[in-house]
Amino acid sequence: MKKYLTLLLVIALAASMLFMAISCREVVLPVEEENPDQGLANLIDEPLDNGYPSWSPDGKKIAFESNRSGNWEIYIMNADGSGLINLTNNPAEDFIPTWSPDGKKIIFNSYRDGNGEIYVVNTDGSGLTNLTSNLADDGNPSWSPDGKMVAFNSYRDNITEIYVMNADGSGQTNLINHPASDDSDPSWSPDGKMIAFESNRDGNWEIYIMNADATGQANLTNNPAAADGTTSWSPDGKKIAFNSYRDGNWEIYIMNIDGTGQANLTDNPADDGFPSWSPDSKMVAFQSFRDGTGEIYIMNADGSGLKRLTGVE
Ligand SMILES: [Ca+2]
Ligand SMILES: [Ca+2]
Ligand SMILES: [Ca+2]
Ligand SMILES: [Ca+2]
Repeated sequence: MKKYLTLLLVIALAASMLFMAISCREVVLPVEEENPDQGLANLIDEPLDNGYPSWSPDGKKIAFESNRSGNWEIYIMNADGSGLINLTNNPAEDFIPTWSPDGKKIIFNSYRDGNGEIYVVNTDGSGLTNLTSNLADDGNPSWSPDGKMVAFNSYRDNITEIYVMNADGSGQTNLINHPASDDSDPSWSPDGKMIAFESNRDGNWEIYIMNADATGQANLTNNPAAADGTTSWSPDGKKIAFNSYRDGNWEIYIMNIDGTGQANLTDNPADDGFPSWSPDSKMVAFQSFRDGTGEIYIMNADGSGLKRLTGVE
């Protein structure tokens, strides 16, 4: 009987942890089965999950999110999977890390203040700063290539909109002002002139592109049958990697910046997501559940040369 009760307790605990983990993600955007920002969230009850890799500008390190300690933290490892460091060490949820263009800082999402905020921290753990300090959920930060600005999405207008701010958190401005739809997950082009993002303005999630002043907004994926999202611009400026559900599970696709040449890089029945380019644009780091738990993998930009980095230590 005691064993049975213990099992029940474990199940109840796991269920509440799953609920907390999912609600943590779901407040960023409304709940949808195929919401690109949550595409993999239905699987985050996995006992050990590593996701959202971000390659350092010198190519030597990869930052990522992991719940291996029992809550979400930002970790840094060498690009071969060795030398793991927990950067955040906070009982609240910390996730979605992105390396600054100068390699000195990591920007990330945190719920340590009770709502989604964008924090920045030096890669040695010092200088932790809340940039958004807003009671609504703020998330998905992306640095401008000169490191002077950060694009992000915020729910402060009761719908998800793309904002920009100076890198010190000042000058927060609603960039798109498109209250009829959710617009999120901005990714700055390497020349700083354009921003890719995801939007459900046409009734399903698509990748859009626009000038950095929000003019010239255009749908790149044009795939009404399934969700597309989670943009990552290649450092050479030529390609955009993204997630797509068009094959019935999450895959990593690549396309030219005019939307042509859309190709499936992962082609695996498990969920694959959150692509991040190596600085030489030759490789892509990503998350996959193909081995059961969420793990970080790298592959060549044509899908070949797959290598698993986490969960092998
Ligand atoms: Ca944490
Ligand atoms: Ca906030
Ligand atoms: Ca679509
Ligand atoms: Ca897949």
